[in-house]
Amino acid sequence: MEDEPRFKRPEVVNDDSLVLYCNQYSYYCQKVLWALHEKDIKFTKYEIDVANDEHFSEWFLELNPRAELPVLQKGLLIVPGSNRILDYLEENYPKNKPLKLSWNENVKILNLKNALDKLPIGVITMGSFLHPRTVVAPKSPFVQPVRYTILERDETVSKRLRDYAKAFPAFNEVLQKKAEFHDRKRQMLTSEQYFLQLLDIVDHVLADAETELAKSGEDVTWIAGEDITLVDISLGCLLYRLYVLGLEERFWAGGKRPQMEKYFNRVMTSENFQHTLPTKTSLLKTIWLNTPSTYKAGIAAFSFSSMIIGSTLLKR
Ligand SMILES: N[C@@H](CCC(=O)N[C@@H](CS)C(=O)NCC(=O)O)C(=O)O
Repeated sequence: MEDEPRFKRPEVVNDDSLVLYCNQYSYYCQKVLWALHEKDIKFTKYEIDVANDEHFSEWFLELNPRAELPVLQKGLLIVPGSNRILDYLEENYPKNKPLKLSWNENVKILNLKNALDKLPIGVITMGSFLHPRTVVAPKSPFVQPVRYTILERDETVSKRLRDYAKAFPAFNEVLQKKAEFHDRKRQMLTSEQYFLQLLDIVDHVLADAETELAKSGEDVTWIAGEDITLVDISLGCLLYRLYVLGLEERFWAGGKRPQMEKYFNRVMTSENFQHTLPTKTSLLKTIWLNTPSTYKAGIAAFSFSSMIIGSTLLKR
């Protein structure tokens, strides 16, 4: 008898409702989640277990052979890739709040959107784990033991991809290519200089964003005016990612970019943005599941000894 696959295609109600396949820690998924909430579109969220390679499973590869998230499904229609999904939502939900920039928008804002969308967020994320010198106080879930586990898993991605390529011949070519791409990326990232150059590019993009924010004036809420647009979705999610990585001091905090500091607070207090964040329980679960057992033994020993010390002190 053949082995049961580890992951199975979820039972999706076979109607025209929207399903978003995503992961709660993905920057690209967060952009789509924010847009869906902002536009008040009903959808079902399906969490892909990236930590256990569900995006490399056969059912997911049938959905998106690139093995990337997010993917949107509406009946038989499948839309992969965050920007394609955002365009799809704008075109197909004309009655909901529009987020697209108008064609006659200021060219600086249009250029800013293009520059933001070109930044390789996954590479920046992994680079910050490999070269932590620039990082100050990363936030949950990217605490030290989790970063360690993610890095360790990343080291074996190309080997795993080559194994999956053998196991699923229909996706052999695409998975082999992905493995090669991953090897090249990893090779480049070993150089701290390469990572610092990437941070310089981010710095340039954020300098342009600060200039645009300064032009908007005090009472304008979003970067292109009173209404939120896709530039805010890209910029807001980027700032949030840099913040959780512990890079906010490098880029805007502590008076470095005062407009951006205010803007980031605005993003963080936006109700629709809040809906995109993982819950405290899932953050704790992620941290626990991704903490190597040696750390856990340390934590347990520490908690046990604090309990003993605590109870001894209380007896006095
Ligand atoms: N260009 C794609 C990039 C998506 C992307 O890189 N997604 C990450 C989210 S975690 C992913 O799927 N990474 C897994 C992989 O590439 O193996 C988009 O805009 O949606």
